[in-house]
Amino acid sequence: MFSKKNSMLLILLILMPIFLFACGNDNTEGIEAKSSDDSIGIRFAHEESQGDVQDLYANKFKELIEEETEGRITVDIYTTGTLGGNDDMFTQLQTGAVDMAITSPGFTGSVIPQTQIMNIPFLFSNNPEVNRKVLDESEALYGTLADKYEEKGLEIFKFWTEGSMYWTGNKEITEPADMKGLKMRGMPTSMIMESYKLMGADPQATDTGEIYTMLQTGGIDGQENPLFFIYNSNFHEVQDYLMDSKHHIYITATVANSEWFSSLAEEDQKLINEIMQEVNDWSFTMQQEEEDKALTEIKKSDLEIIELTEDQRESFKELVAPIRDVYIETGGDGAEEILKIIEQDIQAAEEELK
Ligand code: 6CS
Repeated sequence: MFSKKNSMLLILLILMPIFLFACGNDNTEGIEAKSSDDSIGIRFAHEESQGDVQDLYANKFKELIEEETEGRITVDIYTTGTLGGNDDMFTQLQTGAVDMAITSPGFTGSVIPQTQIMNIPFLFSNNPEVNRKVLDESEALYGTLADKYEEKGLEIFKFWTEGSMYWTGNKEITEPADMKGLKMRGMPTSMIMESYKLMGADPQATDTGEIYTMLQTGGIDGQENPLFFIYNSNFHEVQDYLMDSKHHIYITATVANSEWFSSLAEEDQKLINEIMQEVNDWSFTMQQEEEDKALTEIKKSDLEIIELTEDQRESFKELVAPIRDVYIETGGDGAEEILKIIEQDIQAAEEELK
């Protein structure tokens, strides 16, 4: 049928586009490698609304990188809901429809079970400086846990905190008996649901956008969140009590699609990492200021503020202690190691900063 010459021509025609594609894509699969002169538009998504802590963080990054590169690199920010739900945002980050995002372990736990470490109550310190140091430096986070993100196609920049978690309720919650059967809303991940079961509550994984209405209509009795989020979401309008429970801190992570990130010129990768560190350092103070502002405003509302005593906190801590083993069993490979190292790092930082 085909002459030898025609067959060779056919093979060449089939192989040519593959060869050209491979040359043009250097070390990445589907994204063209960029040079440090190229203009870059970063699509940056997060899980909160305009003016919330994640939004301030994303805007600071935008401001600094656009200024530093005189507009060669620009950032478009997508707030929650603009790209669908939080699960959709995570999928878009993995598929490369979004380049960078702030994504919390409260939403990523089912895809990267090891991140559930961030959802263990009473694990972190009451000293914000200790938490800052551990979140900024721990080898458990930037070694083993970062590898787990990498396996899912994600590059981790920083883990950081949005502040202490508080409970709100339609009744006081100061001792375990108060928590019994209470419909407590937490972010939709197994470690949080299990923790509230251990505390005796009836945990609810209500969508973020429905918390206000559910609190108003009695579909849920209480919820946990940092102060800025409680105030900005107007939960003080539909709850009677605010418990300074300090049972946890809200932790989140700034990440990028790995393929996109490695397609950037090395200088740009370095620049993004440096600016991200600067934003992260700034976020620690910004987050505390947002917490103080929210507290000042909440004090003007009808919400009654109750500070739990050390003994009261201890009684919840004892109840929820078995969650450590749940994490080791369900947190996937490396979970036990991550937990061990992070506990050691917290202890070491407590010693150093006391
Ligand atoms: O509770 C939640 O669902 C939300 N809380 C915070 C502080 N950020 C994002 C998340 O959607």
